[in-house]
Amino acid sequence: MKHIDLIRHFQTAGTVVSIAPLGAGHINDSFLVKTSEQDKPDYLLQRINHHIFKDVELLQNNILHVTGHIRKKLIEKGEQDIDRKTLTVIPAKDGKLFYFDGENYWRVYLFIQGGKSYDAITPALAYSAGKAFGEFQSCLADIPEKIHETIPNFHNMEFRMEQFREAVASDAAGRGGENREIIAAIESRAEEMTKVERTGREGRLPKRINHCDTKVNNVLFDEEGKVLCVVDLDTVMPGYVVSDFGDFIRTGANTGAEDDADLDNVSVDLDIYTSYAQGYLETARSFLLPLEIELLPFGARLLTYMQTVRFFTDYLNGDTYYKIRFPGHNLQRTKAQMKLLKDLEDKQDKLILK
Ligand code: ADP
Ligand code: GN1
Ligand code: MG
Repeated sequence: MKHIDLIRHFQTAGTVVSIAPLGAGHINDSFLVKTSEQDKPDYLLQRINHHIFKDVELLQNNILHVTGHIRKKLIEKGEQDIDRKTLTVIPAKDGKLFYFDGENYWRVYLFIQGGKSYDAITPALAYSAGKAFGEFQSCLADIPEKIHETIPNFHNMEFRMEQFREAVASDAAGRGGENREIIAAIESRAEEMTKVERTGREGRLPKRINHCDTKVNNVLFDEEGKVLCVVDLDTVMPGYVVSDFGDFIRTGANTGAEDDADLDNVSVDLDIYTSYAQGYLETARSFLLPLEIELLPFGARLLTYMQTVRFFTDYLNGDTYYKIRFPGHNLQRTKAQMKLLKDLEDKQDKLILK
């Protein structure tokens, strides 16, 4: 179905003048829908990847609850410009939170005007993003509705290891043989990298409502560098805070690209690391346990390791999960993430937080 025909199924206002692709996420497809009238909003149309988010109704309900709770708190605080400070779900004309066209699931948000996201940032932006993610967790701590796992075991490293080992054993695409070194490098770290799950089982680490995709490009900043809001709420679910801390460092504090072909570009930027941690702890310290704070630096390694494992597992499976731009893309991503992991390991002493 054409995008313009899809938009007609939603409770939007104004006359659509253009629909253009936006962003470069690995999972969903996004389109900016512009309207002609000055006093009518623009919209973000997204195709939901229902192979990955299998229960679209549950997914959209989670997002409605999360955005509704954030909105309520913004109103209580007397904030202005609320439509730019949280996502706003636009329902379909039948009242559902998505539209199914017979093949694909679609949703619409208000488009946040003037919102900019970055793949590379400055320490000042990292500090603001850290505060924003701390506030995000703090705000959702008392959400009354149950927030479900939209992808079961999403950031569970033991589960990711099971998937990895299955992929190695079945070697569906015949790519394991020439990558024995990577397999060994992953296995040699497996015991340490699964310690968060064990600590959680011992009752020493709580689960909180996490964003679970704190990539740097999921933060929208205004023209002056102030955070507007956190976007990409598909994976908001209970998790360990080390995950959210680590995924921002993995993406925001990398001097190279996530999939850099030149491994010399890839390393951890300690200024960004420190600034993000400072911002995050400013808003999160009051509710974190000492053990959670102690484990934050480990979180940076864990999420980089987890992403290495996930990209490589997908490569072994024949590229069935992440969108790729060329053959071997997932292998290139794996190598870039492994390089970042090694750099984080080398600089461990410099990552300790107080
Ligand atoms: P993906 O799952 O593909 O990463 P996102 O929901 O993160 O999709 O959207 C892709 C990009 O679009 C984001 O990085 C952000 O820059 C921009 N974006 C997302 N939602 C909005 C919105 N409501 N208004 C303006 N820009 C948005
Ligand atoms: C995916 O949708 P996007 O690009 O923000 C993925 C994350 C990965 C990330 C790697 C649902 O995020 O978990 O960390 O790619 N999202 C899902 O860049 O798997
Ligand atoms: Mg995103």
